[in-house]
Amino acid sequence: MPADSSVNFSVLHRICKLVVLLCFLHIAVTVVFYVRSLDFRVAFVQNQQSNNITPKSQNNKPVVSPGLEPAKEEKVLEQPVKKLEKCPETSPLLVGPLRVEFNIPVSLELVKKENPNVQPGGRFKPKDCEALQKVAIIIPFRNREEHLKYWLYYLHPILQRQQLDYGIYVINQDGDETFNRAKLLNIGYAEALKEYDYNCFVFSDVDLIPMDDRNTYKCFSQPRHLSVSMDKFGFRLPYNQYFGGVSSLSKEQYLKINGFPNNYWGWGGEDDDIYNRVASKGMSISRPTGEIGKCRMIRHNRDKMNDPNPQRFNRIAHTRETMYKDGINSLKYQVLSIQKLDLFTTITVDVGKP
Ligand code: UDH
Ligand code: NGS
Repeated sequence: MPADSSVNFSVLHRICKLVVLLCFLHIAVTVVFYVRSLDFRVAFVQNQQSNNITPKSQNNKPVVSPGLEPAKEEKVLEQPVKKLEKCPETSPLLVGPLRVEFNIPVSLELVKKENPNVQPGGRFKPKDCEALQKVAIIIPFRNREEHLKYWLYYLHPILQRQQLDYGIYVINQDGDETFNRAKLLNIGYAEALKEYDYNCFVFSDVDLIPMDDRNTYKCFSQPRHLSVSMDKFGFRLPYNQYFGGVSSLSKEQYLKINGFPNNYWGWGGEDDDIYNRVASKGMSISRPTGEIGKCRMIRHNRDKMNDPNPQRFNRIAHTRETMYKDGINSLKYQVLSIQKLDLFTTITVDVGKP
């Protein structure tokens, strides 16, 4: 064999070897990539399954199994829901003395427009802090729509500035039997508690408007008389024991006196009976100053079927004996309807007759 053909053969042989080696390398690389892509696909399917079929507990919340938590949930666990701080003892939103007049036209639409944060049923609680008290405001009512408009117009803004968690309950006596203010107040207490865990109750006539928002519609360590300085009495108390108009009692204080009397039909004396109950339990009356406690009454004539009750003097002479059998523990009535309106809740009731 000539020498140059043997050289050619050797070169060809080397080239062939190189090509075969390259082929092996190519196959090896392909196999490695194929195996890795298989791993990835299995992991992807597993992950999809763990997201879609996350086991649910009885309360329908996902049960978190270690290693399978979706990224989103880890984030939620890292940032617990922020609890609101308690509102301050004195609201920073108060403005003090207010101008109150009853010759301006007022409609429920206007009141609604001016109080967009009031919730159905006349409920409100501050957004930025946790209110210190849950206050049910109870209004005894029959045929006083005009007065109620003014009450809502003035009180909703005041109560919001006072940073209260509150609800407005208008307890409407059905029919045209003799009016019974104190029984309506008892009904308001019982019905409001069915709706929310109130711990304070403000009982307000529909025609009384505070003239200073520092007169906070909340409860104190003693039963509170709020309408201490009424225009119709020359901005002073008519007598020291006077407890009519607007008052507040905590749930505990209210239960201590067995609520209010149910058997004062017609005008007068029921507020004196409540005063006697409070005094007989060793409690005193808390009051704002004459300046802060100023309020205006909407002038009106005596209502039909609310004439002075001739039995009132005899009844208030015996409060200490009667208060344990006549009160929240003996309250009987029938609810005829409950309407949750935009600015208040009306509960129409049959209170019976004398
Ligand atoms: N109330 C009604 N409808 C009635 C009677 C009383 O809604 O028919 C409510 C209302 O919330 C009122 C509260 O019960 O504010 C107190 O009743 P009241 O108005 O009889 O007591 P007030 O002291 O008036 O306001 C007494 C009669 C005043 C006659 C004055 C004549 N110039
Ligand atoms: C007293 C009444 C109270 C009444 C208060 C003020 O005499 O119920 O006057 O009345 N007590 C009795 O009659 C025993 S007012 O001037 O607001 O009509 O709240």
